[in-house]
Amino acid sequence: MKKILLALVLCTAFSALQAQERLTDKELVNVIYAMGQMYPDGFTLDLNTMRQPAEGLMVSYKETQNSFDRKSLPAVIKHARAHENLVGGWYDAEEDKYYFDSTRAFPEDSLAAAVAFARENEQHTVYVASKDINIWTNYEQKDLRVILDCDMGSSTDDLFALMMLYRYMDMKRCNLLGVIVDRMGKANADIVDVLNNFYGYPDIPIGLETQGIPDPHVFITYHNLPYARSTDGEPIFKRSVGDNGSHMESYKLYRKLLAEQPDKSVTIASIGFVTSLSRLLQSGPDEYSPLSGVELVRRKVKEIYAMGGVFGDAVEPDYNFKAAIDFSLKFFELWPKEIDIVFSPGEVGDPLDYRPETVIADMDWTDLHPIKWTYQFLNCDTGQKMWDPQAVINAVEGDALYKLSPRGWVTLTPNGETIFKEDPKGLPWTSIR
Ligand SMILES: [Ca+2]
Repeated sequence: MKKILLALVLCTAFSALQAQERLTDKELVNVIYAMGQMYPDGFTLDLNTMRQPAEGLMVSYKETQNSFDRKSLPAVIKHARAHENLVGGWYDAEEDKYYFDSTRAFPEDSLAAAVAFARENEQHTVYVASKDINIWTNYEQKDLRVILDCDMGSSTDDLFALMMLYRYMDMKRCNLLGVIVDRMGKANADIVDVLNNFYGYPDIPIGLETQGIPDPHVFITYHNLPYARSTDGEPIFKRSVGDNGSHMESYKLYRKLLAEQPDKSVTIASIGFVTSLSRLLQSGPDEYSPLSGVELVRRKVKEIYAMGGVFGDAVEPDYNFKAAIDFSLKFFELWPKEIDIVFSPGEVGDPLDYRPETVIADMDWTDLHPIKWTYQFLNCDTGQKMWDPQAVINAVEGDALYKLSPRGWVTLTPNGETIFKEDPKGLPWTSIR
């Protein structure tokens, strides 16, 4: 009986809409209450169109947060009419209570604004309409200072790792000090420039390796992404550094950024070759710091999370370390032993197969997106897995999210194999919980 009544109420609402009539507030109360019953997991209703918006980041206003029943709905509607004409609701089965709110919508690429508004309005969630998911907002915000060191321009997991860092920045869970591109070629640094601009952080400095490995294998050739043009010849993506501009030498940027930070405050997430890290460690005093590279790292770096290593039963070379073996051996030799390296070996990311068709579907909320562009125009089905984001997530979220191995020492062989030996005084490596 209830279902039929509900259908009737909604039916009346939609025929009123088709006749261009505005529902009375009393009719609206019936509709919204009925929707609360029909969509107990949550709904958002646009009072202008009488439809649920297909996209948007939805946050409730604090003023209407104690609206639990039919009687409270007129005040919610009044507030919504005066603001964005959006009403949201859900049913809390445990408490047997409805929650109705006047809601504000943000564009789906405005997570920072949505999260800030949610926290101001004491809301614990942001609802993502296109994905039908909630993002928690009552986490601890912190000043975690991160430098990302990536080999942008080959596998696409570097793109996702960087994207995650912007999102963590939006949520004020970290501060991305700079991005090091350890793979040579200006185009690879220009890709980071595109992403910086796309995600609203055009001033994050970029360092580019100029004396790394000459011609490493490229799995997916998305280096043309920064220069993509529309049919009328206009650049598609915004950049801060133009075609004739240049990026800072990467080990120099490392030295500059580290020198500017408080002692023991910097977390490095290394998801590519250790070319630039190795050159940093071999560097001497300069205009940024009187310290040697090793001393600068010892003074300023708190820890490093590194995507790399193969620690299973089979002894086989690690791709990142082997591809730049001379740099890698130097890195292992010079890295200060008292600063933790948390390895995120291939085994951790191996099960994370983010299929190209799923990536494109997940980005259906926008036509123009650098990662979507890459997946639309290039073959990204190369067997790559989401290895790199693991090291970044571990760096920002902390070790509690993962299961760490006992501490030990890792030795790198000239063939690129990583040999782990347990020792309570050594370094940990990550395995997934
Ligand atoms: Ca990488």
